[in-house]
Amino acid sequence: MQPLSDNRLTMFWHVISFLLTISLLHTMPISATAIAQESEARYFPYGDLPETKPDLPLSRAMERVYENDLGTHPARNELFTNFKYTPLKGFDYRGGDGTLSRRDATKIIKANGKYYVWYTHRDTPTPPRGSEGGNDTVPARDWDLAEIWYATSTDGFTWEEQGVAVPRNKKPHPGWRSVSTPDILVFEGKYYLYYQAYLKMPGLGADDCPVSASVADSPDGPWTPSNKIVVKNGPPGSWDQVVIHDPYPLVYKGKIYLYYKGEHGGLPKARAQGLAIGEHPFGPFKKHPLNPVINSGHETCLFPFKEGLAAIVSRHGHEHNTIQYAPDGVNFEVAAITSMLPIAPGPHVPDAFTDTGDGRGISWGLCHFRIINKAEGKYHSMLARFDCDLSRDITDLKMKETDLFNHPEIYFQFGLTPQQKQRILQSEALGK
Ligand code: AAL
Repeated sequence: MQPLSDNRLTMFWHVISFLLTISLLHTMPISATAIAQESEARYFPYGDLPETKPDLPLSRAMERVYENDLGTHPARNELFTNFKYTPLKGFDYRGGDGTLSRRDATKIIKANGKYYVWYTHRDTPTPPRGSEGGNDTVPARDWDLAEIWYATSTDGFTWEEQGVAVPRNKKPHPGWRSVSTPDILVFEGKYYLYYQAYLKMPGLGADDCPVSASVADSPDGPWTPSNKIVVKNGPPGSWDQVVIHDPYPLVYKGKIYLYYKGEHGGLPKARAQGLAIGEHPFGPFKKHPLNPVINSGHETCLFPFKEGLAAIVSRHGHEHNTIQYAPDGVNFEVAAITSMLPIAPGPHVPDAFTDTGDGRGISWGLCHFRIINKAEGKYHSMLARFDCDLSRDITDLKMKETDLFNHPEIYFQFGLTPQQKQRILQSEALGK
């Protein structure tokens, strides 16, 4: 092969360097753009969760974060909270012998410069003895042979018991056997107590009782019973045919929105919350056609929030341990998942009856602890205080922590039953 002349060699190197330059010009900017595009396309941004939804394809989990407009981070979600508990001063429980019980507090209202609360008060010769052991003087359940009592406080921690508000009614009126689980309504200058009015011993079959109500001109009474059933059980075959519990009235959209707990039945029992709407405190109340409006929960607890209503949905059901929100008071969605929710919460709801259309939320209330001393046959309940931040008017980041740790004893309390342990050991022995 002939060696290349100088000219031809120079030409050759020009061509090579031209081709190299072209290819570099093409490849460098393209790959830089591609990297930039890839990183934008593939990575959810680092740092605080953006408040507006990033313009990216998102997983279902991240989509959900942007589906309610309550804040992307729990710390900014006004309907996320922890609950903190404080024992109350001022209530005696007869050494916890089971003959004295207080439970199922109402909403707390402020009147005459004081807080007022009403609750189930049982003072009986013995602790509850079940439906087999119950009779005219021996209670079957913790809320049997009970009356509605009330207490006042100036700070919400120390309470002064004032005595009976609604005693048991005269036979055959609703509530002759027991009156329990009250809640309060203030409407057109009068006070109304709603309660479970037993016409038979609770625990005989289902815990069947209609809702009745009493009225007073002052929170200190005297209370006059309506002597009527204000919210009836549903017709045979309906989800609330047996149980209408925990009546809970609010004033919303110019009407009385009374929420309550019903039971679908089945085992274990499925519970849910219904709504009955009325224009007059003693009714008639019309049940909402979409009932049940909350698919979970036990004792009923709601409060005005923004233009709608929010609910504390405690134990029972798919959506237990949640706080829910419905902009129309009917179509509830989960707004937050939380833990250690108060049992039977009766919150202080300053705007429960003012129907402002701009609900401010809640930050404290009373609840109860139950099944105390059951093993010793001294079953009773006690009231306690809970605090939280479900309020638009406070910001308490200590209430917004999500990594809570409990003492091991709390976990061991939920230990295996002897039958479960036997099942596990048996299958181990069989080598399964
Ligand atoms: C509570 C409430 C009602 C039930 C009983 C007393 O938790 O749901 O009040 O009847 O238990």
